[in-house]
Amino acid sequence: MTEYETILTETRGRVGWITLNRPDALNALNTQVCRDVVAAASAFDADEAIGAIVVTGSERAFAAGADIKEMESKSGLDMVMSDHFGGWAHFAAVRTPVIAAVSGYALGGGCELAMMCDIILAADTAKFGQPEINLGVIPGMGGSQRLVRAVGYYKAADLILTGRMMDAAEAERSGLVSRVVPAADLLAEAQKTAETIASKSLPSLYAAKAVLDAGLETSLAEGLRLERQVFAGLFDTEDQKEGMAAFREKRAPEFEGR
Ligand code: CO8
Repeated sequence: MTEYETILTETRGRVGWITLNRPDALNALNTQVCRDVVAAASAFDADEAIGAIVVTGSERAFAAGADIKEMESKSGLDMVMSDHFGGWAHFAAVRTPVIAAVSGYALGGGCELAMMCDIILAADTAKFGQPEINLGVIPGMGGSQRLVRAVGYYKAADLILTGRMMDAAEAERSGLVSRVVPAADLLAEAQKTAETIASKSLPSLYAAKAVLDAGLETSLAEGLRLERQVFAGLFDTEDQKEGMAAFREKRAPEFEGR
């Protein structure tokens, strides 16, 4: 397995794990973290033996945001020319379902990284926020767009304009978090959820994620048309025949990813 500078990676069964590993900076996201996470996620995504990816941090912090010390002295032109953070789009584009397992701080870019994932599992210690306004800037990795879609305008505006944090219970109530679990159970619950996902047919997982994502950016009529097309396309897979035969024969399906 490739060695990375700022993350740890591991495979557990059909699940690929990415653990952010900059403990001295509360996993602040610098350009190297972006490079490492994108490379690791792309490698897992290209591997048919992997059916789900988990991204996590430490107990204290999922990630406390973009690396302020790295950004501080940059000019607007530097940001544009280096496409600072543009690389994260590659992470958001992986086809494999991704679970964010969040404990502690998920602030700024950390909250935005969690929102690039498909499922957000939160420890009861998790704290979410977009505090960029306290630094004289605004969210820059999707917070002003994905947070509104997740929690609605008024909750998103409350968080982005005040810079306050919300705890796991409020995040779950608001629809940002899929589920809250006791902190001690977070990683086991993430693995269990990822295993459940990874046991499904890979083509149908890719299809479900693609259609879910597309629905966030299109009209209902267009989204329904796409869903019907993709649904029909899955009837050309062996896994659809296997899944439906297994139902009829009252047994568990054995998907081959074909
Ligand atoms: N960047 C760099 N270093 C950080 C960051 C960060 N975001 N967060 C924490 N650290 C460092 C601290 O500087 C400290 O280092 P040192 O020991 O060398 O001083 C270490 O991590 C531990 O942090 P604290 O001592 O501050 O720990 P506390 O428990 O007292 O506080 C907090 C924890 C509340 C999380 C606090 O660290 C904090 O407020 N962090 C900053 C949170 C923040 O503002 N995040 C938003 C950053 S901006 C952003 O994410 C924009 C994203 C989009 C950019 C796109 C550009 C195109």
